[in-house]
Amino acid sequence: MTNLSDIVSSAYWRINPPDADPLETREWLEAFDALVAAEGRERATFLLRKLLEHARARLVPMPPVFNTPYKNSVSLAEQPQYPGNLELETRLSSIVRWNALAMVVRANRAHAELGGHIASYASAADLFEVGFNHFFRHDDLVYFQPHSAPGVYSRAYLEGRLSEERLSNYRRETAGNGLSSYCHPYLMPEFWQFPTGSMGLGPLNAIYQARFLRYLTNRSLLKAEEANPRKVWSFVGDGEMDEPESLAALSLAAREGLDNLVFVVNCNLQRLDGPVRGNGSIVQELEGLFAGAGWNVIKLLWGSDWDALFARDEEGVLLKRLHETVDGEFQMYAATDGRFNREHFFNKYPELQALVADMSDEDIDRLRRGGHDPVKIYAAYHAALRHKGRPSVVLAQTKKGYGMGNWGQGKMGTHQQKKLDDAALREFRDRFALPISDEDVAQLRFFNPGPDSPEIRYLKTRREALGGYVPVRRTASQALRTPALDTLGKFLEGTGREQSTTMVFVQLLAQLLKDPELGKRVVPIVADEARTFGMQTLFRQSGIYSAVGQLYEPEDHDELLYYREAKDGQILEEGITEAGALSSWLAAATAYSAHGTPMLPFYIYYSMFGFQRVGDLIWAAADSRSRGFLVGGTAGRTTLAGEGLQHQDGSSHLIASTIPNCRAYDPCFGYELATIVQDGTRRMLEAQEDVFYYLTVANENYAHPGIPPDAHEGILRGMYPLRRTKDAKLQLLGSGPILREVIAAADLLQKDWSIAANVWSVTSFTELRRDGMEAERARRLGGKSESWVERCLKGAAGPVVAASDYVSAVADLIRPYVPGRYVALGTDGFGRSDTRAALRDFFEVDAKHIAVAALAALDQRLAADAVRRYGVDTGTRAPWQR
Ligand SMILES: Cc1ncc(C[n+]2csc(CCOP(=O)(O)OP(=O)(O)O)c2C)c(N)n1
Ligand SMILES: [Mg+2]
Repeated sequence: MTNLSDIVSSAYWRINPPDADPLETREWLEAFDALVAAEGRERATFLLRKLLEHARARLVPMPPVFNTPYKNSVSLAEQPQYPGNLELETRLSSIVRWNALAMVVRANRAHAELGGHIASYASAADLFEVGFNHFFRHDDLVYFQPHSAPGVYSRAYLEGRLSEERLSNYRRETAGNGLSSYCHPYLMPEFWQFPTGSMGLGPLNAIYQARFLRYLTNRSLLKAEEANPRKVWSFVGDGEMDEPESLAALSLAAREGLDNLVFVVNCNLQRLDGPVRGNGSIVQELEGLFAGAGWNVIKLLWGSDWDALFARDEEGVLLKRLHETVDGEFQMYAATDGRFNREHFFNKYPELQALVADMSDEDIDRLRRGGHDPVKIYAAYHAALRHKGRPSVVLAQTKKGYGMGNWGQGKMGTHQQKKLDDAALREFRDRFALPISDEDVAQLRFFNPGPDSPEIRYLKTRREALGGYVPVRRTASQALRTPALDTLGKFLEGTGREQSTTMVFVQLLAQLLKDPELGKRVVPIVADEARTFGMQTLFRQSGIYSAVGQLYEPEDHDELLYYREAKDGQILEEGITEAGALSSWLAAATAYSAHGTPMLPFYIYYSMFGFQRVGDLIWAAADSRSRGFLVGGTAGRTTLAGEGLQHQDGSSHLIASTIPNCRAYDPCFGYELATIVQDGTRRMLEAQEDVFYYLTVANENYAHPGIPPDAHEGILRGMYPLRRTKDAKLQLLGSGPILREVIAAADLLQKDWSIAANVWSVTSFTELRRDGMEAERARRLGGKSESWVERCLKGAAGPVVAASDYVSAVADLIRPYVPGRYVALGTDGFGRSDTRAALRDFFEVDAKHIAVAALAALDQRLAADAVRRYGVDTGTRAPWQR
């Protein structure tokens, strides 16, 4: 039977087969060394390439080239001098570690339900501290690992930016003086810049952030910084790298040559439940992935005290031993002491046993992994920043729960460890040589050496040298003047020409792009659907952004509206990645904060592939206080017609309603759309409100009337009257394209039943709902208030029937505020392909079904007549059961 270590060793030897003729090998290597010495590295690389080509031609199989040995990429010879005061920095990092730990343990002693994490920051502390002391410039954009937030708070406390009171209120936010669990710009708008709590989104967003920084520079909206460009840093967990989003844009980052981007993957080899790759090596796997995608990979695996061991390991036995050790074993070595490590790791081979013969068990215990040695960390970051032309990733090996001793380091359950007894806390204090009394340890008192201590003076000097603190979030930027509504006159006048709201939207966008002040700030974004929405007209006008311009003559170059790519192109054509396009939108929608440069992004996409597909990214955008427009195209379950089940959207408005700062509208007519876009632009860019807009536009062509007098307020608040007569017997409400079915139903009622109905256009059930909730709450608390729905329908005769192209729950949102009988119709069930007419019949939202519903609400007997008259099939099951 083969055991695990045989499998692993054989895998190792497949990559590194035994040397059949060491003498010959040495001769080749010496010749190569001589070449490098005489003619330089570039020439050596050239010859290697030639050799590989030659081997390929001779049909000699290639060795795997994306993996390097399990040791540091930066050799001792290349290592720069450490520029800081290591003694002070060590003391500082120990203090930060203590306060972070005390904060979490204290919160949980008082209220066990609060939760929190210690082990993640314990592994990341040195990676962060070297960044804070030497690398993170004030204007850099740093995405922090969310579960390490306690460490960032703890540092801000020493910096004097967070009070002791706030630290004491960790995870107690409702009173307004607490600290968020993770990085939440919404809840701590002056502190956190990027929400990373939902893992995988941080690394993805960071890539598009770095790309958007380039976009702004290439379009001359930001100054180019040749000498010392701003950097985007993304700290990611090794377990987090399993999220598809973490990997989704690696190739984009390399393709765009984003050398303003540095990933640091904290390879503590563990995630929440257990090892990330117990039976393999996460570092080697990630190295292959990143290198294959075209990144510069820097392995930061071993601390300085390993240098001597590697130097003495002439036969490569140490390296062999490291390669045959799977991560599950490395975790075990992290959780055990020097003696165990000697017995099980080093004593396996006599050569290794000899290598550490002069080291005590304590010495072995103190051997540090690379991510815990500031000198090695500095060398890795330094190499990353100097690398030109490609993004860099630092794969930093650490121990999860570093310094947490028997109750944490390398332990299987360490991720959730947050309750430590006094003995464990004293052990921690001793381990990090903290000058804290037993009494203070028992009380979990925060430790601050005071503003005049060498530690705090050093820390402040370092931050001053780097331009200021990190993280800091800017909440406002310059206010921009937005075009007045009358400049959109042609959209308000109406047109007899039949067109879709999508077409109206594209015309509106084209006009905004030409606006003298705003035009350059508009960012049209598509995920390979510009033609779907008839936006190819913008290709020529605005150009498609490409960092390298256009290196080919486009196939359609002789056409007027050819596919034009340009370095200063304005459109972000992302290709088929809704997650990527949404990340670009997020970067643009927060540029007012990240860069002090307000932008106006419009991301238009198949509405089904928005809230449903990338809903969590939209949630993160909301947390980020985004300002911009999301435009769900070809929207509505029956309006999209032929595309069928996975394309027809009947739910996005329901999901949109759950996001507090999202203003969602489902307009039917061009003037509604123009009114909403104009006011939205004003609110976001001029009044600087932290809201964003979701608009659905559809592809059904029809004529658009002019704006009725006095409709402006109602359009924005969510409903307004379209038709009103004194003798109306009931009220019909419709939204989006289904409004036209509602109008047709009113005509049927008049023609066939002599019943007059008022017709209301509902632009936003979700805004009406919010307004209703507010009024209801005010009344509940003793005030006086009337909702917009109540105000509109006060004194209106008869029952109210509403219909939309979304599930009936959307229209149902306003039920509590509708006086009298209310019937909500919608498109519940699975979408399917057919004509619009057939689909609206199927989902029972066409004119005749709306008329039947209205009659049934008035008088059931009338409805029975109508069912017969209109040939409604009563035998089939409901659409949501089919
Ligand atoms: C999308 C998502 N899924 C799950 C979680 C819950 N979660 C938080 S931390 C964690 C483990 C993190 O492991 P790793 O990325 O290796 O980071 P480490 O704490 O080890 O540094 C999990 C599963 C989350 N925050 N986000
Ligand atoms: Mg991990």
